Amino acid sequence: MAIRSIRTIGDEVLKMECKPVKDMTEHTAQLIDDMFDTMYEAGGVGLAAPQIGIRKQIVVIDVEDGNQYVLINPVILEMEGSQTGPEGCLSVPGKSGVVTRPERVKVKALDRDMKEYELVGEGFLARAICHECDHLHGHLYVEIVEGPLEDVTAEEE
Ligand code: GNR
Ligand code: NI
Repeated sequence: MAIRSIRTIGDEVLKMECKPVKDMTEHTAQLIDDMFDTMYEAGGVGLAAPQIGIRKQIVVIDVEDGNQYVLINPVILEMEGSQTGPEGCLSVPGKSGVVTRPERVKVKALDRDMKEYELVGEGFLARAICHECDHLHGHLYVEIVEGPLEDVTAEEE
């Protein structure tokens, strides 16, 4: 178990396009484990590799629906509906803002065994998938926030 340090807004790596993963190695498997450890330690519901300084298309998500999603090279195939609500990011500490996202997304990705699968997310899971996929292409929610970025207190973070 290893906690990696989380890069914050202003760090150039958060603006970069990430590279597709070609094959699973011990190194990449360790990276995925560390991403979960780092996400849980920080109290997040998702984490993208660039947030710990790694320019690879890897995302982990745990929105407490009983699953630990690993999305490697994710591609959003379908988007449907819309939802508007608050969003935060571990790379924008202490802030929150309102963002409109699709209500439902269908994504294809590789799992940690490099097996392709499809995942349909609705509601908060759809929001998390979109937020994490944006990270892989160098985007932060602050670019699409509606209205002000608000301060959140430490207890809420
Ligand atoms: O922990 C997180 N919470 C969150 C809340 C609303 C929408 C998206 C997120 S993802 C965020 C963790 C993070 O920064 N992932 O990249
Ligand atoms: Ni984020």
